[in-house]
Amino acid sequence: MLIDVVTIFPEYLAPLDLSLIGRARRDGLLDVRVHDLRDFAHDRHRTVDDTPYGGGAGMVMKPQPWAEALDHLMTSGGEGASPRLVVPGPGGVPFTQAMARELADEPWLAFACGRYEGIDERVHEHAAQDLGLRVDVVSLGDYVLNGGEVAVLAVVEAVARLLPGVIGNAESLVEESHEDGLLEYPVYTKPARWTSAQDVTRDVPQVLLSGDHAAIAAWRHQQRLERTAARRPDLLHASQPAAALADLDLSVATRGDAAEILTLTRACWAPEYARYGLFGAGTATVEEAAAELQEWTTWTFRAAGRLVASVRGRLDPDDRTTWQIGRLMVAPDLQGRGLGRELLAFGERQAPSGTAAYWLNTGAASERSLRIYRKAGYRVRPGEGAHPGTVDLAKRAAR
Ligand code: 6GU
Repeated sequence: MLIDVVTIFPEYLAPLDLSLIGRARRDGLLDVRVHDLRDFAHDRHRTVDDTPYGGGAGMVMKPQPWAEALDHLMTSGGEGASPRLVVPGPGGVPFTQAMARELADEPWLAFACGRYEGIDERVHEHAAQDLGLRVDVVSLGDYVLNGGEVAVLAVVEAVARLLPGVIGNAESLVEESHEDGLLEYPVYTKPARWTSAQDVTRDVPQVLLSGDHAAIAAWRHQQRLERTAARRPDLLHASQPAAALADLDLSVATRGDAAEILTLTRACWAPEYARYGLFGAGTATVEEAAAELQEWTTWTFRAAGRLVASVRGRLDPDDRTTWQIGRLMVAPDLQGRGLGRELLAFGERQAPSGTAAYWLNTGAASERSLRIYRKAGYRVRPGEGAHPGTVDLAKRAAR
C-alpha cells in the first residue's frame, strides 16, 4: 500500500517510523511519503493560510498550495492511478473499524492534514470533481484537535495493522474489540494471586484457571456483553426495523437467557441509573438474573435472534389473587413505538383465571413508564413502593 500525507508539520508523522508500522515499511509492505504543504507555496513566507471570507475567528487554508500538492500526488502514481483522499476533521464521518477495513483494501491512500479552521471548501470540490478522487472527511470522535496529523497517525495505524503480513497472528486481529461489534473481555496474566503495595490481594477469576475451554469462552462472552452494556450501550442497539410484538419471536426464558436479559436490563435502566446514581442497583449478576427466572415466569421477544423485549409475571406470594408484572423492558432503540403498551397487555393476558388485580412497581420518577401504566388504567398507590425510590401501581382485573 502507498500512503501520501500532506501536512505543514512533516515532523509530526515521525512516529510512523516506529514499531509495527516502521517494520512494515522496512519490509516493503507499506510505503509512506510525507510532503510539506509549504513546498507548494510560492511566496517568500511560504504562506498557506488567509483570513476567512464572511468573517469569523482563525485562518483558513488557501486553495492554491493544496491544489498544487494534490496535482503533484496525481503525477507521482502510475498511469491512470489515483489515491483515495482522506481529510481528517472534527466535522467528518466517524472513523470506525469498518472504515479501517475498507481503507485497508485500497492500494493508495492520501491524507490532507488541515490546520486552523480548515481547508477552503473548493479544494474538496477540486479533488472530487477535477481530479476524480473519492474524498472522505473523517473524524476520530466528538472533540477538537488542533490539526489532522494526530488523526492520520491513528488512521494509518488502524489501517496498516490490517494489511497482510503486518501482524503475524491473524487471530489476534479477529479476537478484539470492535471487530465483531462487542468490546473486548478483561485479560489477566501471571501471577494468579497478586498483592499490591497497599496489601490488597487480587486473584485471577477462577474460571480462567479451570482449563474448561467452553466455560472460559462463555465467561469471556458474558464479560464482553456486560462491558459493552456498561460502556457502550449504543453498540448493542444497532437500529432495527419497526417491530410490533406480533413480529417478534416469543419464548419463555430459561437459564441460558439470563445473560442477555441482564444485558437488556442494563441497557433499559442505564438512563435511570445515570439520573439517580443508582449504578449497581437491581440485578447485578447473571447468577441473580438466573435465580429470578426461578421465581418469575419471564417471556422474551427476539428480532433476528436479538433479545429486544421482555416481561415477567407471577402470582403475589402473599396474595394469590394478585398478578404481579415486572421488568417490562423494550430495547432503547425500539422504544417509542408502542411496544411497551403491547408488552403490558401481553403480561396481563398471562394472568391465571381468578386474578382479581394486576400489580406493578416502577421508579417514582420514571415518567415514561408511569405514563404508559396510567394510560393502561393503573393507579399509583400512596406511599413508597416495594423498593426504595419506587412506587407500586395497581389495576383491577376484569373477571
Ligand atoms: Cl480527524 N481532526 C481534527 N482536527 N479534530 C478532530 C478530529 C480530526 N477528530 C476529532 N477531532
